Amino acid sequence: MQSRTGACHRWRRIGLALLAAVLVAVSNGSVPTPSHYGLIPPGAAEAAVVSQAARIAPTPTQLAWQEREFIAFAHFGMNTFTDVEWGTGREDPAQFNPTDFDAHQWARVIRDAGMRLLILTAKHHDGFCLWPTDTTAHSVRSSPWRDGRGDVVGEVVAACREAGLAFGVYVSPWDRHEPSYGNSPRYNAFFRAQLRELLTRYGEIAEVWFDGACGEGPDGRRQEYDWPSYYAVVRELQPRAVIFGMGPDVRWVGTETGVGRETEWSVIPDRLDIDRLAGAATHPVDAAFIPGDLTDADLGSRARLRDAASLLWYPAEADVSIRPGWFHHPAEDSRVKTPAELLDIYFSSVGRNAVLLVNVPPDRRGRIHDADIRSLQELRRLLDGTFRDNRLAGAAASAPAAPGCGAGNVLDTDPATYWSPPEGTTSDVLEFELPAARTFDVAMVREHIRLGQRVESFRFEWRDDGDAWREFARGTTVGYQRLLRFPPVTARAVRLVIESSRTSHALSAVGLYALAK
Ligand code: FUL
Repeated sequence: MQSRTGACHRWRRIGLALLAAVLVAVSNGSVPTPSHYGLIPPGAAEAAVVSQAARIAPTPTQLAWQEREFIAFAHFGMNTFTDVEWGTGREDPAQFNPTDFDAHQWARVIRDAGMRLLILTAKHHDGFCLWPTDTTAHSVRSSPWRDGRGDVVGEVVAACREAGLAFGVYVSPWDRHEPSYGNSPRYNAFFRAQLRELLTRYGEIAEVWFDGACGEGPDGRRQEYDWPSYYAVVRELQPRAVIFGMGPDVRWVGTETGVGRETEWSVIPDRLDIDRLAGAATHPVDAAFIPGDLTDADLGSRARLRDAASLLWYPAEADVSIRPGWFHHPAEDSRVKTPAELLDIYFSSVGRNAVLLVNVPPDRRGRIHDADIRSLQELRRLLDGTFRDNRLAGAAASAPAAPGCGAGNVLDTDPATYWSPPEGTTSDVLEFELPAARTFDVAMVREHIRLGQRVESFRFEWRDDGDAWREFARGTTVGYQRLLRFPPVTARAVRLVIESSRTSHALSAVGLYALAK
């Protein structure tokens, strides 16, 4: 529902109905496409392309994924016991034998850290399966753990459900054990069968993580992955899961440092093969998607859009391990990232329009080590202490360009309400009169991305009674969330200047905070 009074755009709750209605026309102008992608008519003027890009929006599944903000990886498997990062596939299943396995401990640690989803390495490149698969004997079924009757995936899923965490699977297409690997059709069928087991036996799966690593099979032939057929299994069995990495829903940010780009667009050009798009009846994006890593510094600026043929909502996930390696190695117990390092990573990912995926690898006992727990607990304390108290609470918000409208929507705690200036306005000022002078050194801005990502540059300014405005922070893109840190400022009045936007921006939240000590 939205209300609009004269020139005053005071948006309220926007249901998914509106999302569905925000459609973009395909090049022949007749068939509307879902709003999370679009085709650009050949010869379209730059302004038209920019305006179209501003209206590409996430699917409900992508939105739910983005709202999780901070999620966890658990690299656990054969490598935990052999003390390597990449197994060869020739390991003896007898080596997998955790001494004190406790998935409930993992789930509690992850939940208490404020992470909302746990992705488990159900199969890493060595091919050893953490669930009792019927596709190969190379699994927990052949290990002494729980007398061959154990199921790591099952226990982790149950613990996640109890802790209120969503669950996801990492399942490596590269398989250094499986003899059919390299015989492309046979291995593709084998891999789909593994997916089918994982996606039918364990209830709801929120994310399927596809790494692109690819090698040669035992006979030296290179495996050709049949990605669209893998996507089809996911869509059939888990329609609410996002497919990460080599899939079309969530993009790898491009580093394994947990750091996103200063300018991070979620609308990315040219990931679709237009010929395949036209021929696909269902899931056209899956059929047309061009898998591949995107590591350029600039993925979505106006310069990148200029000659684009297609647009896709394709947001970034930033992965990083809490330790130097992805798997637990006892020698790295003293090299766990500090809370301050994790906080920097948080600001550079969750604070830059990405979801942060932190790997917390359980050890040979099958438990998370105390060193990792201590860092995560302290990170949580810092985040809670920082974001508990919005220094803009109680401020009077106004937008001089459209007085009396809904500028205050950015201060309520309802993500469904937002402030948007009159249609077509690409710059704007929001002023905040604080009830008293307050001190802060962190700023937060969020766009209502259900409508798309629009802001290209903004700055914050402060002043004392009647003084000139002085800048204290600036940024480029916002997207789901932008966080900025700066030297402490004490002020009674603050303003947010949207310097440039692809079309009228829609801001859902603005906050000022003081970093917890
Ligand atoms: C990579 C893998 O090769 C690493 O071992 C790790 O699993 C990482 C998250 O993805 O590509």
